[in-house]
Amino acid sequence: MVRKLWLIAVPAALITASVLLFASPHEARAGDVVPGQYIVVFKDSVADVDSLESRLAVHAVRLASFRNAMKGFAAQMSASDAENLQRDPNVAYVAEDRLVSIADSGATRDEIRNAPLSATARRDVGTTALTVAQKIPTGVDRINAENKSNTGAGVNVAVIDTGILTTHPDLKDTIVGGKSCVSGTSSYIDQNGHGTHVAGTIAAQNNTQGVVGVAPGVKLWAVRVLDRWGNGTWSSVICGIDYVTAHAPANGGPIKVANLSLGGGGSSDNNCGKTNNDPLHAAICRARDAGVTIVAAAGNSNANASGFVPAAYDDAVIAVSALADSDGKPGGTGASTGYGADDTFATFSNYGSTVDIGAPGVNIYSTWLNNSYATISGTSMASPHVAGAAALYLAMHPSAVWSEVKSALQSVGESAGSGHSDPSGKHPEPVLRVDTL
Ligand SMILES: [Ca+2]
Ligand SMILES: [Ca+2]
Ligand SMILES: [Ca+2]
Repeated sequence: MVRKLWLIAVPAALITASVLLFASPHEARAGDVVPGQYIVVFKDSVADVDSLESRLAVHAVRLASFRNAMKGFAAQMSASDAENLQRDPNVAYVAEDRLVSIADSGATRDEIRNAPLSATARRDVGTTALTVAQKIPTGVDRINAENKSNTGAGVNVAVIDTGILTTHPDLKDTIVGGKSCVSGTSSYIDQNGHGTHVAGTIAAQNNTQGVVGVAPGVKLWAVRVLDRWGNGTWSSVICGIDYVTAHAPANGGPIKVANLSLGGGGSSDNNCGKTNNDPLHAAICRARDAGVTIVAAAGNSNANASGFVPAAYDDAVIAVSALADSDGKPGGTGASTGYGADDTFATFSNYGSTVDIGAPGVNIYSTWLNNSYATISGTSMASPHVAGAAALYLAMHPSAVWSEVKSALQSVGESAGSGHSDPSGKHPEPVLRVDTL
């Protein structure tokens, strides 16, 4: 039987995590602080950033340096050293580092490690040989992205995730660059499957094999911020955002869209983190201001997305909920899914006023490890449909800023009663349709 994954994508074994949450309250989970790990944010007025970092980090183990989405660094240090840095006149603030994951449903890091997405998804759904004739995935069909003359050609999209399998025959010709922000490796090759799946929904090639993505003409950047188990930290994500910002239009680069199918507990001050000293929010706002449209998964906890970042950053990202669709067609006439009736919002999907648009996120078929294909579920799978659609829009409107992209996608979206319904009453957001892009 097919198992669903959430954000994000969670093996069925993790559904018991809410019970374990009470049994073992001290196990780390997405949103939790990483003990002894800090993000030091300099004031924007600092001129010689390298020298300041060297001086301040003298007693620390440096993990990453940030130069584009913020000035600062991440490091391991004692709490007293962190307090001392906070008092330096060149430092804006010091924030504790926090965990993020592809799978935020209350699962602990050990649970994710013990039930890795790749193993579970492959066991449950099997794999198909590359020689199979190309199929249009139901999600691509549902939003009417198939057979469009606009393929997003010329637009560059960053997949900030577990990396991408750069040798996959349905993806290899799309990938133009990347970076690893995972400590201990410079490789951005996916070892999980999640990022490869996200990449395929955006840009799998329109050839004779496998699948086709929403925008098969775009170029992809593999920005690896999550490890083989799908775990990362705010500092690894900021490292990825920093890289994307360095390659953003304002800095002479080509990256105009970034997908973030990840997250963890948090909140938004709707002020780019200036009020609540949130370095992740600050970095994402800088990427936004550098010309990047950022799309984020709403999360898979059937909760208000206001408690889940980056989806909660209403001033900086397009947050995406998941639609359950079984037949690639509007109208609700398909079979029911394990997460709700055809053309209703997935029962795991987060919701709320920060959510901007819905997209298919149940039983999504896309590229996987070992040059194969897999079917998984989550708002992680919904978000790349919207990232691909943003690329389609930007191919036709190259000077549009992120808020214009968001408004355009919303205005051509499908309203309730016009192809889907919302018996839950929690999802007033339109559903993605790209017919006219
Ligand atoms: Ca293909
Ligand atoms: Ca349907
Ligand atoms: Ca929003």
